[in-house]
Amino acid sequence: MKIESAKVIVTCPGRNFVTLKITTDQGVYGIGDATLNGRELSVVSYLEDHVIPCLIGKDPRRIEDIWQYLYRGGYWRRGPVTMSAISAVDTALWDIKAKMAGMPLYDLLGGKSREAVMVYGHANGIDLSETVDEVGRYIDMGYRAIRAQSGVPGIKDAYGVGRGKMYYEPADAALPSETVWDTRKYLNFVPKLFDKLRDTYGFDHHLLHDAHHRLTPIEAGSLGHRLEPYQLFWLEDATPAENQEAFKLIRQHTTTPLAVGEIFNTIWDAKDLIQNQLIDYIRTTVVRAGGITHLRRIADFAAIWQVRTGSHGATDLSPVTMGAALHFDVWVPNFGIQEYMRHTPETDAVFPHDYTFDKGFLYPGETPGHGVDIDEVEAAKYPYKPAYLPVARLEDGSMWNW
Ligand code: KDG
Ligand code: MG
Repeated sequence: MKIESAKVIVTCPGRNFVTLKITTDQGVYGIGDATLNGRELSVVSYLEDHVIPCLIGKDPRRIEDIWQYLYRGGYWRRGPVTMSAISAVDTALWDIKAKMAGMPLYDLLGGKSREAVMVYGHANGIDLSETVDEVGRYIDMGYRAIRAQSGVPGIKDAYGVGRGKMYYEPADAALPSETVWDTRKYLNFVPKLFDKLRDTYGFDHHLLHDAHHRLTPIEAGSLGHRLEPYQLFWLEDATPAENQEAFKLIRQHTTTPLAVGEIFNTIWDAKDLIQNQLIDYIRTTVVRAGGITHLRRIADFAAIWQVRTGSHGATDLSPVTMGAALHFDVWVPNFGIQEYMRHTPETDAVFPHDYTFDKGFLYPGETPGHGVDIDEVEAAKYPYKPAYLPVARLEDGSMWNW
């Protein structure tokens, strides 16, 4: 059996997605997500110019060998462009293998460890009262876990405040828009938000919050401590994690559970955080951290240290990643939670899929493979449009972490 062809499909049904489709000489095909928000075309080139020529003629059943070939064989290891490309190949090959076996992907991984995947949705508002109402709306929709992000008095474009009601979509302009950040105003506000949320809705639902890399370790420790009465499910990306040791300081000051890892590419980004038990949830995803093959390795390592999974699932991860993630989630023994930001109807039409939402849980379907396809005729209706993530500056003009 051989890989006969592979092609990259770029489409923009409201936002950009990059998809790899690998076809075998027996007519079976698989697809993988390669979307890297704001840097999409770099992965297109990496795949078209440097990966696809090496794939043609290879045996698609040898997933591990192909993974090692692309990772070790590339010499230049790791990084988001390389690893998003490897992820797309890996996801497409697992899709092919599961289709050939006539099994949903989770069966190939070892079968279901649970019946359903608990997801968290995004409640966003321009101010405290709108955010409180939004959380109520998510409770009414059946969610058991809700992330709350709010506009902060005095900060015009706080992270997480959406343009519309459907979801928070961060890539907002053809060149990066500039936002102004003020940590003091944010730190004064966030405990008030969670105080109001618990006061209004009680303690039956899981609440989450994303600090989006904005704080220093000592600020993060202080915020975590002040949020303890509100029993968050997690505080996410409290401080940038290039320096994994920085989390020691946060841990010394708070028992609020910590989550990190949506921008991580390999186990090496998370190794110290996990083995020193500095985090509670690892947020690596199928598309960013080397596909099913590598994500499984990270999860198994994390299990030793009682760290659970909480994969990234924003709208810039295509339904292909969401479908593959759900098969992974329903299998992985140390599952924690899955992020779920709903896609638009246009996106869902480009990527027909069989996963379903019910009462706060997502369910992968039973179709052989990962259960997500691409409609190339629909995809062709939406040509690529440049779109960047915003950048953040402090009030004095210094660059900050967006
Ligand atoms: O592309 C960047 C987004 O995926 C990210 O900003 C969303 O932080 C995010 C989250 O937790 O979903
Ligand atoms: Mg995040």
